[in-house]
Amino acid sequence: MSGKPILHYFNGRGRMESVRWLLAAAGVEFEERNFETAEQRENLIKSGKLMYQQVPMVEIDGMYLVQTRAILRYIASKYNLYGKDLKEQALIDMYVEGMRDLYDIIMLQPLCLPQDRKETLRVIAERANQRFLPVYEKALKDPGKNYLVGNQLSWADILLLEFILMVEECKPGILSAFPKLQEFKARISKLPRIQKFLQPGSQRKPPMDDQAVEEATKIFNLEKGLYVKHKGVILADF
Ligand code: P9H
Repeated sequence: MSGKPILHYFNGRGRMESVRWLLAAAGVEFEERNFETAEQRENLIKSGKLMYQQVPMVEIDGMYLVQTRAILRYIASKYNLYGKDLKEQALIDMYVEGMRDLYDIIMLQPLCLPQDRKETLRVIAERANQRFLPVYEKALKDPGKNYLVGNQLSWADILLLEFILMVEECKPGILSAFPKLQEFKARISKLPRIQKFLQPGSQRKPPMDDQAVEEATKIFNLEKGLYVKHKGVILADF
């Protein structure tokens, strides 16, 4: 198992998109093996390479890595995107885990019932505005502060750009109240590897449309609206 990392998932964002962003930002070329049928997923499960019979799975350095956060941490550590010491690492984790709380709702939003979509978008925008974006705006307020943590790029910065673009898809213009985040978005988007990943034709996936939802529903045998909800908003899936 030498050579490029191999990403096993379906041809959509879902839980693999952040992995694609991190590898692209680290300048690591990767191969994708995407299921098109439930049978293909069953075959990979039967191969015994999936610790929990779930994907995302990344074949890298002789391992079959699963669990999205474990995959992201391994790549961030390997490519020196995890701060210079334990304190920076802890700060990076706090920023990343905060983002994931809202990210998971945005990621699942296309899978919710049509009648819940509008309310879910409203809550996503509200939480982004009130709880999450102010944290990152504050972290970047000091003049010359180019990165969330320390003075070097970390995976918190890469995931923040992904997060900002996803929140803007849910609520265009939401960044108007966050000048530092607007600068950050422009600055990080110009980094050569990220600029290349943002180009059409890259391995970055588009937002899930109904056709992608249909495909995921078929591949993962998902039941529409099978989610724990609070006030009409998806909290988690199982
Ligand atoms: N903790 C598909 C499209 C959009 C968003 C999510 C799922 C969880 C991790 C089969 N994997 C719906 O649930 C499909 C996980 C991994 C783990 C899976 C099963 C998901 C989706 C596919 N489900 O962070 O990696 O839930 O393999 O038997 O559970 S992703």
